[in-house]
Amino acid sequence: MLTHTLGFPRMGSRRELKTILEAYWKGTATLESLQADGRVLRRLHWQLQRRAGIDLVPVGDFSFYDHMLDMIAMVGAVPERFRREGEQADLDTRFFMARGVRGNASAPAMEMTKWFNTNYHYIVPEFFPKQQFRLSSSDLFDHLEEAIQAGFPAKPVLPGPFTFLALGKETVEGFDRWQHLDALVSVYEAILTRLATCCQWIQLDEPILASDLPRAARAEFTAVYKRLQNAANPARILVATYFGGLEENLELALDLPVTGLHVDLVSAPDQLPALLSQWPTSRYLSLGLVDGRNVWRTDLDQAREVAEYASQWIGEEQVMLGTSCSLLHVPVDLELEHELDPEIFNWLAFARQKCGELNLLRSALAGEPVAAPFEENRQALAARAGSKRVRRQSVRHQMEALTPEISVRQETSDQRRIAQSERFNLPLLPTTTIGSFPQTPEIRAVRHRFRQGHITAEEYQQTIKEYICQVIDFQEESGLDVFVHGEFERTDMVEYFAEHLEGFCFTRHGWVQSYGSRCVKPPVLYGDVERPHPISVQWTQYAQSLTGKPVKGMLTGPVTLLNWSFVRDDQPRRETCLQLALAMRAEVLDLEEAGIGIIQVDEAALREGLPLRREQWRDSLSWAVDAFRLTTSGVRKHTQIHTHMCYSDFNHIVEWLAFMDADVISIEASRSHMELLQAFQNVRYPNDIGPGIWDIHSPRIPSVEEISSLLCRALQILPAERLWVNPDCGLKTRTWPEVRASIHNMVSAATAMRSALSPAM
Ligand code: THG
Ligand code: ZN
Repeated sequence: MLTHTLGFPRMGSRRELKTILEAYWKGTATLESLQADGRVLRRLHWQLQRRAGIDLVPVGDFSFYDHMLDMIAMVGAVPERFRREGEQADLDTRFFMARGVRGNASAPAMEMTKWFNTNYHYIVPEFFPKQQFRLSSSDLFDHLEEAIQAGFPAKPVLPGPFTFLALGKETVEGFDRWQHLDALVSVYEAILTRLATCCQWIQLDEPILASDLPRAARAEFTAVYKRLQNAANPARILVATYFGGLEENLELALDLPVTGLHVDLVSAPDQLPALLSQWPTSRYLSLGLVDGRNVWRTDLDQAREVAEYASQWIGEEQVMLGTSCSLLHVPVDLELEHELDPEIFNWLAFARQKCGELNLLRSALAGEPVAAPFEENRQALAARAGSKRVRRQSVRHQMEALTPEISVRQETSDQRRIAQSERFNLPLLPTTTIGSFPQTPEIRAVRHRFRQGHITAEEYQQTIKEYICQVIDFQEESGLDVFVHGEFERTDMVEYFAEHLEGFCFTRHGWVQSYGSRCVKPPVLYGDVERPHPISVQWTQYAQSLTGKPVKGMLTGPVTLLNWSFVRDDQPRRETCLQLALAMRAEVLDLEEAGIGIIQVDEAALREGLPLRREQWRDSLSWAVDAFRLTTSGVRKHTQIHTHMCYSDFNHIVEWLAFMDADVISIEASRSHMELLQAFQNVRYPNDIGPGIWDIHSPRIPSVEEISSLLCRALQILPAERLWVNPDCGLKTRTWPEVRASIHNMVSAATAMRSALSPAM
């Protein structure tokens, strides 16, 4: 029975990849040294997996930026604006594709979006008519050669053609990217033929099979995989699905003319019986039993039972043991966490430990002696289940006392609008920002020194207050209407709030790639959540004391806290989310009590955490929106609730956004040139909207004309009385010169538009 992982984290246990990448981009490391360091990391990760007992190590999961970007390069789908001499899509070209070409506004970076419902971003392939595909990179073959030379049993992994096409976008209106399927498959055939001579298994990732498969794709699936398996012979193709069950694609998957199929039994355990009862003889089934997306130890008894059950049905030789999905989404090595609470440490497994779990399962199924490690696993799980740290009676009581009425604001949005406009007396087209201001190296250094104990709490607070003072002055000078305190005390917003809540703990090295060299360190939510004391009140109150303009209180919403953490798997996500909502509700009420009139509750991750299939959205959205309402419904009518969402794919959820009942919502819109506002008009969205008027993801400074023209477009769709003027997202990743110039232009554009709309004033 073979063990394998679907992919391993590429960043390195100490974020080595980040270090070398950023050195290369800065010009302090050469391309040769970058390549050499990449080789070292790959080898290290193969070695680590082999030593932990993995039979087949993945090759092709490593990337200097993103695996979809590498696939774009491999099939030669480089957009015109990045094409250079020669045909090879080299590393520098790829970095230009991912990051844009400095000083060349006509070559903006390719779009990035979330990889299914994870917090990882991939580069979106661009498709257009007359596009040519040809094999344009030898990286995968080189890496395979490397692995073989070093003696590792290697399994190349790459995104399958259907997932690759489905996740792309057309850059020409009216064009259908599925027209490229045939040409694309030809390149895949060439790739597979070349791989086939030096490996036994080739993994093609088709998570799109666990999602709503486009009709055009469905009809072609079997024929395409017949071509691919022919090209790959005698190597075996393993089609990997994950992040959900096969459901309506079960028959399709069973009929695929390939040797193996991988299924995710962590996210969709119920799909197994149907699969087994129809399993074709001599096909291999890879069981995704070890969670690739979360950090809890596997229940080995239960996993063994499932694997034994599958073996009885289809034969032991036909079963493979794997992680549910790539381990890209978890940190590398728990052993580095010396400072973690030992009790909680004992409940966890990171990528390396998960490899060890697969090995134990294999041993158990082979009849090798595993009594001691299985007993140890059993005890750890029992300790977690029985731990006093997991359950808090006070939280349980609050949860039981919840009623539907508590989540409803007392007044209608029209009543609130009147009360709020009397209180704030804001001009038409009020200007504001999303919350954060630039996080300079000095600010990071101050936080770091405080954490290390090099400066006292008083010194730290004094410094943060100085930054707040400066940013209030800046906003005053800029002529903004609604201020923020700048969030200088926060690293990552999720980490910040989690640090002040009971029920979370934190790792030192638990980094997970977000995009390129950027990482996040998700908190571990292990127990009932409670807020022992106010979190953001003193900073907001201080900022408010410095100005007559309203200062928005800035909070992260329950759904985002949930989606960007490693969440407990011992109760439904819905329940955990409501606990988070109760904690944040207390914070909202304390802000109101402290005199803060405008409170923004960000739900950046509301859309992206939804299940892969639309059919399952209703259920998730209903509790997600419920949690937001529970957080915000306790305030009085003259307190204004804002929310903010990143990304622009709102097409199917605008009704739900309306149901959230925030007085003001700010959204990303500049990159789609306000097109998404149409969706808000179509459902007669009742409250105020701040469509992002400048794209903060790019260092480019928008001109007054550009902002004015976007405002005009917005005004064609929405009444001026409902419109706010703000950037796309927080400004923490921008520099001060960019922010100064951009805000100046934004306020100028808004002021001019205001006069044009009401010349008498
Ligand atoms: N927090 C969390 N997840 C997120 C975001 C977030 N996912 C989506 C989006 N925002 C991702 N964006 C970023 C932007 C910047 C960084 C990470 C994700 C970043 N990280 C630092 C780095 O890698 O250097 C981490 C170190 C630090 O915080 O000092 O810059 O906002 N949870
Ligand atoms: Zn945002």
